[in-house]
Amino acid sequence: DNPERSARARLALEGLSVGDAFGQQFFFPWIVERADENCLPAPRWNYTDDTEMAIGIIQVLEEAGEIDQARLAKRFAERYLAEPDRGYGAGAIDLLKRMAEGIHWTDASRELFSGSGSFGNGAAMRAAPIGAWYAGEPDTIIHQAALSAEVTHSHVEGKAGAIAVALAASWAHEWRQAARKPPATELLTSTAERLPKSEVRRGIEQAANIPLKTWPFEVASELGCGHQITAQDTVPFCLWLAAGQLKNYCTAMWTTARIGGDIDTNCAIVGGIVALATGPDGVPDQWRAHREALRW
Ligand code: R7I
Ligand code: MG
Ligand code: MG
Repeated sequence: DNPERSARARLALEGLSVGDAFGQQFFFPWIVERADENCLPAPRWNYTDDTEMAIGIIQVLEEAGEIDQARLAKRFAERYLAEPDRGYGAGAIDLLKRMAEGIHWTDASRELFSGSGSFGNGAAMRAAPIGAWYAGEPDTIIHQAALSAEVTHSHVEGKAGAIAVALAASWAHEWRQAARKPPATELLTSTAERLPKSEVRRGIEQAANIPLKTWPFEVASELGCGHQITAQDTVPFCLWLAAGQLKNYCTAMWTTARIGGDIDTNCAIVGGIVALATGPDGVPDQWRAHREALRW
């Protein structure tokens, strides 16, 4: 059944990459202030590292049928070398350069940030396709998402962020399939209860107690919205936003962009999840056409 897995993962990638590229158009705060739903940013929307690494993940899943960490490290390193200017995080650049020089990924990843490993949001930003690939298999998702994170983000928070986004993506796919829809807050509660003890988990538990109709700016100031570009500061808010916007991809993207913070990544995370909830028709052709073509 790999063709079906692959189609789901590529739908997640479409939502993720269009979101990443759309979000990146609001890189400067004065553009965010002027964000207007009647005025789509002019093409072409270039995608960033979030999409680069998500493509690497899908390549490995399609080649190996699972997250083979050595292959993933190789893909990440070669994709970085081919296009180093996609806006990678500082730790990630350091790591990918070292991996490209032949240092084993296990050492390079663990040695980041004086030996703590990274808790950047970079493992979470690329994780939706994993949840889509293994949709409905939470134990496998937890395992495979952790493997995918470890290659670059060996800190427990970095891994928890990836697991959370992958679980939320799977939940969104199942929500779409369900004849009787479970309440949207279940995205948060069912994800949190499966996570390792972490700040990410605590943040999602906190998010589950915030009504989905709350003004998003208020929620962002409570949970963080990625200004630190860490998993803890990014994932709880993105999952809360996704839960509240399962039916409309465009509204989800505009709402996410207007908040500010790590906009490309927030839109990538929310977009990957919401596309699985709406199905392929949720991501408009015009938005897809505005995003630059994906380089595989
Ligand atoms: O996580 P990562 O790949 O960055 C992803 C972000 C996204 O917004 C992308 O769109 C791109 O813009 O970058 O890169 P890392 O450098 O591993 O982590 C991101 C940042 O988190 C780091 O540069 C640090 O500021 C912070 N950080 C840490 N700080 C202290 N101690 C991550 N881990 C640590 C840590 O252990
Ligand atoms: Mg980016
Ligand atoms: Mg970013």
